[in-house]
Amino acid sequence: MIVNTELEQKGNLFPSKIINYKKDVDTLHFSTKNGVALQVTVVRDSVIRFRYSTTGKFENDFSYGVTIHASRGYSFLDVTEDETHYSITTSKLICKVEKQSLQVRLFDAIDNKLINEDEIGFHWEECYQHGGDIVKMSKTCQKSESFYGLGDKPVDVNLKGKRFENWATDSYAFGKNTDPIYKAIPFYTAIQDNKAYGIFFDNTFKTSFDFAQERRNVTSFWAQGGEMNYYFIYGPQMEDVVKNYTDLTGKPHALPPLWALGFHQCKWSYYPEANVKEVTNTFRDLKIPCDAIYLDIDYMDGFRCFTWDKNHFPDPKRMVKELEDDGFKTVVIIDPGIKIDIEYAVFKEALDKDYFCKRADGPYMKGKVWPGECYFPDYTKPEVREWWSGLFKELIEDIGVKGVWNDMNEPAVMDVPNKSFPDDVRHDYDGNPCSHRKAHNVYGTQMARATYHGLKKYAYPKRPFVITRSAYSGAQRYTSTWMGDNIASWEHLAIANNQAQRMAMSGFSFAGSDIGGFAEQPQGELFARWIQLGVFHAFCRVHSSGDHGAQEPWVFGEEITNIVRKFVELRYQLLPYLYTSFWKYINDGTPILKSLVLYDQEDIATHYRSDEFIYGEQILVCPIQEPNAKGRRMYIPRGKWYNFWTDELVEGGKEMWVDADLDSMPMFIKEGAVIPKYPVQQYVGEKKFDEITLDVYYKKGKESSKLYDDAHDGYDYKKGRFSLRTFKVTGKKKELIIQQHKRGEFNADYTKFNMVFHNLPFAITSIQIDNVEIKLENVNTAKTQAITIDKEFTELHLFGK
Ligand code: MIG
Repeated sequence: MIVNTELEQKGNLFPSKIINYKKDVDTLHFSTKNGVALQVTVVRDSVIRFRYSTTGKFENDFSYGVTIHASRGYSFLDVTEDETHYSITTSKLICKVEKQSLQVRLFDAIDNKLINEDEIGFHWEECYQHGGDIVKMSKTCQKSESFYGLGDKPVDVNLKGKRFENWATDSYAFGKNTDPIYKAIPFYTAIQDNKAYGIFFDNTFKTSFDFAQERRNVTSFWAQGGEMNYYFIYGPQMEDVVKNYTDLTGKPHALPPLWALGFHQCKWSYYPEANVKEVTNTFRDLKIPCDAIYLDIDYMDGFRCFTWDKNHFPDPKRMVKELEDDGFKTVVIIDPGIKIDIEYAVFKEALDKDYFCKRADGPYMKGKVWPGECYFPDYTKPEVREWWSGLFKELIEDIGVKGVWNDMNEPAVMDVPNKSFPDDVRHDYDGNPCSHRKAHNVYGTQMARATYHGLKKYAYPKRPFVITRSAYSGAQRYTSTWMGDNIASWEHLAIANNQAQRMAMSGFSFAGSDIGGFAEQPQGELFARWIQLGVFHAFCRVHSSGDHGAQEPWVFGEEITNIVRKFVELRYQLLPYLYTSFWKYINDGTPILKSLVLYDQEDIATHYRSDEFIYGEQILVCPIQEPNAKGRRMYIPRGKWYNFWTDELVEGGKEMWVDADLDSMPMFIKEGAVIPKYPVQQYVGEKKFDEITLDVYYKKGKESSKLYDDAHDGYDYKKGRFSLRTFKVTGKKKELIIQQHKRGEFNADYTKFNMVFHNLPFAITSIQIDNVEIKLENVNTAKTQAITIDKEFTELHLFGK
């Protein structure tokens, strides 16, 4: 008779010794005596993938995270074997696999120094309840090691000493250290001894990361199912780690339309039409630039996606057109929950075609969201995504909506304890059927992906604009994102700052928070300080729940309105700089925001800085995050920087006090930079202008800057109709030379550059353009000297005394 019905607790299990090894082009296959298999794939010289199986058999190799466009190929690969190890050598890395234990160590191939090693390495626990394993990895953490990344975590920049979980969760009014929240981005970068490496744990189950929290000398990560499957990405520069991760999981498929980089105004909810118009008209009356207006869930008929409430919006097409004539692009929300209503065409069709998610035993996945009881499309099925894309035809092609906002796609469900689908819900997972445990973290991304393809098709030849709340690694290919339901508090202003930096170092630069806070209401001072930060985020939108009063820029009195205008104008002036940064991002994966550690990892003073960041590559910004401040202390990274407001030159590598009354914020320009500026416009494309400004910041020595441009929408830029200008500045004691190099076939409307020279240490005595001397009368000799010249110059040479 069996008396013991308890489950046998096997605890942690480990690989035993290697008994078999085979090399197959770029992949090495190892198997152990106890049946564990390890595949080591050399993706690039600096990227190695590790994949473990405890049964000797691998799952179908399918990933939503890794793009088919990722670069592959290495310049060198050699495998050797000695008594204790296999050694895999590329031009960047040496990977040693221990024969007795399957443990891995990674070394820099150039100086042979250890970068990272397994502590107990790969191990697992059998999972009786669901089958399969809980897969785990433990690595040694060095004393001086620090950690960064993981997407939207609302914590200080450095993650050391903390533990996190990735499980996309609707998190209304989350707070500092709330974990998890909306996104699941299982990627981090570590820096140790001035060498940075990254780990991308491409596993969509619930994953956890422990950065020396449980044990001071151990970093570990594990998942509730699936494979131990991770990419080791070597720098040694953090920026290269981030770029390689972004290459692997994908850059945005296209540049956003330039208007999407303008200022956006949103609220839950603007309706009826008259209310929308009142808001947009006020922007124009008060001359606060704005490019987009959002319609939240109340525009729909009973929250049915792809319908309109005709009482509040009797003629959406006319309204959208009128808004557009005034420079406003309309963005509407679309949620995943489809109302159970047999009269509703979208529901009916999805039901007929069997597109909704089902529970394990067959019933539909029923959940309550805004429309009431809903079913939910299975966006992990290609056919469903295609159907979903098609639903956008009328909204985009006919009505003229320019952007779509995907919310609630964690997926969120109301009135249930886990706020989402139960674990047993089934998903197609692109032909790899699975439960919600595996599909949960990618559900939102697959929705945004289907939305993106719809917009791309129906907006053609214009570019699509999509924004999502939930995301898994790789979502950046299709969409922008915001951080969900934050709060109007000073603490949340700091969180917004850290989240935007963290998203950028996690490959997702097109991100921003609800400016001013979603829940509760900001005081004018907080709103102004938040705008000052928000104009330096790639996605810049004011949004609020509307439960706590209005949050338009003019509701806080005239002083605040003027400050908001000043900073939004600055954003519009700097659009060519931001657009150039975006172009660098989609080409090289260069993050648009750089935390100081990413900017200068060699300077260990940067490793724990959270507030300061570099916007693009040459502008240093530090928001004021406290009330009643007249300035703040901040760290200025190494090098020389000009105070943006005073032109005063400061030497970095130290902390200092910087003045910043309410109408200002600490902002510095790297010496030698050439910063392009447009004239102020009320919306992108409002004006045709004849010249743009280039602010040139003198440097003794050399610095190079870029200016990218194209038609600001459409795809001609992919066929060569772009313009890329490189400005090389060389400053000498009494000379300044600017050489311009041009590439691409696009010719902008403007014909001239207004060159403004900051802090020339000499008085100009003569000027040559392409070796021809020009008259000095044209030079404005105020403190900043300026001259307007033809944009096609090759060399501008200032001489002084
Ligand atoms: O349950 O659509 O984060 O931006 O305004 C709330 C209404 C649903 C949550 C989003 C927020 C949006 C709100 N939504």
